[in-house]
Amino acid sequence: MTAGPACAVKTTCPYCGVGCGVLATLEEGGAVTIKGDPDHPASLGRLCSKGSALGETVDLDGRLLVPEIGGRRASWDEALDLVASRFSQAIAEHGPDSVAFYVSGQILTEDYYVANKLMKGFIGSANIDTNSRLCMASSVAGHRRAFGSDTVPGTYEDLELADLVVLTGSNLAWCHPVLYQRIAAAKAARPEMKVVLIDPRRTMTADLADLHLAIAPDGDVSLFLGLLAHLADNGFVDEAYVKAHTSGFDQALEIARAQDLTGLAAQTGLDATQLQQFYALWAGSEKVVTVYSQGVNQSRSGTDKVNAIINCHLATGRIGKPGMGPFSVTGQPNAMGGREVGGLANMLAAHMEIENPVHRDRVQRFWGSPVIADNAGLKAVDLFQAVADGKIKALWIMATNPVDSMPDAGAVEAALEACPFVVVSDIMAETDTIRHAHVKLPSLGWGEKDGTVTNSERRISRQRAFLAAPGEAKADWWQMAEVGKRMGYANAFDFANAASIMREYAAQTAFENDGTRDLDLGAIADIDDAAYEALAPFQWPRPADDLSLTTDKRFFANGGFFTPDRLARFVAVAPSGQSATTAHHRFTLNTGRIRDHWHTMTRTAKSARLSAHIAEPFAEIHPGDAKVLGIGEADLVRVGSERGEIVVRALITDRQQRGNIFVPMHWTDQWASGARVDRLVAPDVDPVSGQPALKNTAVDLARFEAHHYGFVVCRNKPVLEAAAYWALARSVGGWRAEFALEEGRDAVQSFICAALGIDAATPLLSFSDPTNGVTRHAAFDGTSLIGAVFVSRQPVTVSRSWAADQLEQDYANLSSRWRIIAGRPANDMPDKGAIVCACMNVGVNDIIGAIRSGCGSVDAVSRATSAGTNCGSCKAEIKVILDEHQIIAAE
Ligand SMILES: Nc1nc2c(c(=O)[nH]1)N[C@H]1C(S)=C(S)[C@@H](COP(=O)(O)OP(=O)(O)OC[C@H]3O[C@@H](n4cnc5c(=O)[nH]c(N)nc54)[C@H](O)[C@@H]3O)O[C@H]1N2
Ligand SMILES: Nc1nc2c(c(=O)[nH]1)N[C@H]1C(S)=C(S)[C@@H](COP(=O)(O)OP(=O)(O)OC[C@H]3O[C@@H](n4cnc5c(=O)[nH]c(N)nc54)[C@H](O)[C@@H]3O)O[C@H]1N2
Ligand code: SF4
Ligand SMILES: [Mo]
Repeated sequence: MTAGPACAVKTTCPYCGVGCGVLATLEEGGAVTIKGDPDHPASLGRLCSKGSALGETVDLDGRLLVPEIGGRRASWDEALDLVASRFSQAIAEHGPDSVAFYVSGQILTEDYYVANKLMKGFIGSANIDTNSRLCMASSVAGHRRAFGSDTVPGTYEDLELADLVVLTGSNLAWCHPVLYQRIAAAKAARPEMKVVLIDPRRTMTADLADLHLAIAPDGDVSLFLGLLAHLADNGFVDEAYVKAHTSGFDQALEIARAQDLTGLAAQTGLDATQLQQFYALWAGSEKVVTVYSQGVNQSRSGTDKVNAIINCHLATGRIGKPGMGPFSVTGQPNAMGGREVGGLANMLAAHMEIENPVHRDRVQRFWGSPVIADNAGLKAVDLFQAVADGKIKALWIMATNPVDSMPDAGAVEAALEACPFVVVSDIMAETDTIRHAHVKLPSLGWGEKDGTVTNSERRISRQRAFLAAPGEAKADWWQMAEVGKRMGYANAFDFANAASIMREYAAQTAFENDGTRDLDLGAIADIDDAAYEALAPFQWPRPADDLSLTTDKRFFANGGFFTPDRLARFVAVAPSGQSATTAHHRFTLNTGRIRDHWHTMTRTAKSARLSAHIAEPFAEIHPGDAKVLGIGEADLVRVGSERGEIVVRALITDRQQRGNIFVPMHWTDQWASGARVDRLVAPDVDPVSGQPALKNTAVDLARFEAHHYGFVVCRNKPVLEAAAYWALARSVGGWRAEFALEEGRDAVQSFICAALGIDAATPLLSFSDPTNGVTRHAAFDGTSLIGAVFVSRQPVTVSRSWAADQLEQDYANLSSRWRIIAGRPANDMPDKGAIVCACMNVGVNDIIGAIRSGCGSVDAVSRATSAGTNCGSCKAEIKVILDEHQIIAAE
């Protein structure tokens, strides 16, 4: 596509499972403009900071653009022939279970459909698993145990209609920002609406909460068992619903009642008043939605947590009605689509079950396939163990980065290294995973690929291409289909386009369905290419006879579950021991996300704006623990488990509880010297779902003894490998990095040029103060800065946001250059401090200034500084700064 008259294309954000509508315009000159789509029902025109910055992440810098075999360029034919023959050979010699696919909730439904069809129907193994195992598996298992199907009963509108929204194990403000904003707007309009947050940390989401329960790690099962007993003891059970539509209530209640108050307090870490407050609020609010995410799913007791929550909703009949229900919010843009087509190793296709012979027969007849997998395949952790054990001879990884995101990531890396044949399909040329691939296949990325995704509320939306395919990159479905053809299944994989895959998949969902399965897309089974192109977002189910496009669909208000007797099941879950800590590893490591980065940062790290909010890996530590361990503000710390050690910055905060630390999952070996947190995490899984317990690992913590600390801003990518610690980020006009050195002064000198990306002959403007080990150097080129480096024996105090802005400043005036060396702005140039609002580039000092000059509300601060006026993702932080400065002023 060439840049013609600018015309907005309606598409969907490729990040989180909210699934916001995006209007993307390719401008003349090649820039991409991004706006929220006011017509999209999930987002109604809103976008968060990541969605708003999409235009900054679609450049071709670092992209994988041609297929490679063994590090050399290859043609597609050669690469696909090789993949097909190596897979066929392994199957011939060692059977179908000697090969595997590991795919992702970030591929489109059409891609996923083809991958699942190839593995389960034609190769005849169920060894296809996905990063959704790390993400949604406990929710899927909990839904299936209770409902007989993986059904999300409610809709986003329920979050606005509820009188009480409970958020457990969910940092909605940062991870599903547009849903958070929808709840915030509803609460502003109806202040009587209540929000409860259940999270060991006081996250930014607490800003919206009337009550924050700082639960002990994995205390959730006990908490919700206590709630079930409270509901029963106080007459809140909907006897009619329980009798007509459920089974197993008495056993579930018996086990819930067996837990005494002392046990409850010990397991949850909450006192009787807090528990009473929460239980009374939940019991007394007919319209209650319980939202849950990774604090629930990623746990040794993840599936039990899900069922403990669902039990309370079933007991009160608060499900599937406006403003009520359990609500699992999905992480990835197409976590739901993958579950629908059967992308998990223990599912079949179109919500049919692998262990059910009738379903297997039906799927095989529909596909006309030579075989059908008849046993669940290997789940992610077991799959990589099988790779390590040499049982998997050929592995294809698509759109996921397991060397960073799997638990025991060091072992995963070693397994890939040992695997005879690894194929990786990615959009980027350099990732921690693709470096172990024998064959690298370049995929189309967001804006280039075409297909559909399903969001958390079962809404299917189109992702549409508005950019030309770069280099030789090809769609993920095409790659899978071509290999299928080359393995001998030409007819079954002869898809002309994404629309033809959707037609086949929709027909499969309707095939011999007759209302027996929740998932039915019969209405679009005959959709033509033009109608597929124009397809507007809609929610499933949508059977062939259902033409209503707009009604919100909910499940189970009147029962009709998908179990054989159509009754929901109460699951009699028991509290389980939770602490993983030991005498040597006394801290609980919790992991998760930050506001402006996405997972392994292959896309968000391209944006200087998104990198400005938090530019370095960190560990949140309680001030009490920091004091005992002699860890000071901005020190570096070592976090170690039985499996390895990482070094990150200390962030001392009373938002953390004692004995716990939190480290983000995002930093990879591409962006930091040693911050891959999953190297520390044990591969322990939930016994029902196989989902790893990524939020509760025993670790120890100690101060990292650095001889020198440093900070650098520079035009060229700095060379930092010699530093004991480094963390790199993009900044406007170049790069910024933190580093620390363990050696003495000589090492500092020899390090400077590499860090600045210059040769030794380049003249430097320098300052040094030997008494405290401070040295600062700057190099200029004509009228602009090439780079500046600040080194000190103590953590460097220079203003990062100010320094990072200097690469774009004019330095024609020689005397102004000393300002760089002084490490601070001139008096007439305010230092805005750490960036809070990434969209409008507003720092904490700007916000404090506005508060001091009388702004007494978030809105007033926004008006004065423009912070929060674009996407609004930083409003929770503005509120926190406002509260901390406690200056009450009339607006
Ligand atoms: N900015 C951003 N947004 C994202 C993503 C991203 O990478 N960046 N990724 C997307 C994806 S794939 C996902 S899965 C979602 C995840 O979205 P969330 O689940 O909201 O995010 P996390 O930070 O993984 O974890 C949520 C919270 O669980 C808490 N927690 C830890 N242990 C427990 C516990 O035992 N009980 C309770 N109740 N809480 C606990 C943690 O302290 C953390 O604050 O985010 C999606 N959105
Ligand atoms: N400790 C800890 N670990 C975790 C978690 C946690 O909370 N704590 N969360 C877990 C969860 S919930 C998740 S979802 C995972 C996420 O972890 P990953 O899936 O490993 O992370 P991503 O960075 O999203 O990886 C996506 C990869 O696909 C590439 N890509 C992007 N678009 C395309 C495309 O269109 N096609 C192809 N072929 N490739 C593409 C990207 O460049 C990138 O390499 O991490 C899990 N790991
Ligand atoms: S909330 Fe943000 S990341 Fe999630 S879909 Fe919307 S714009 Fe994308
Ligand atoms: Mo996820």
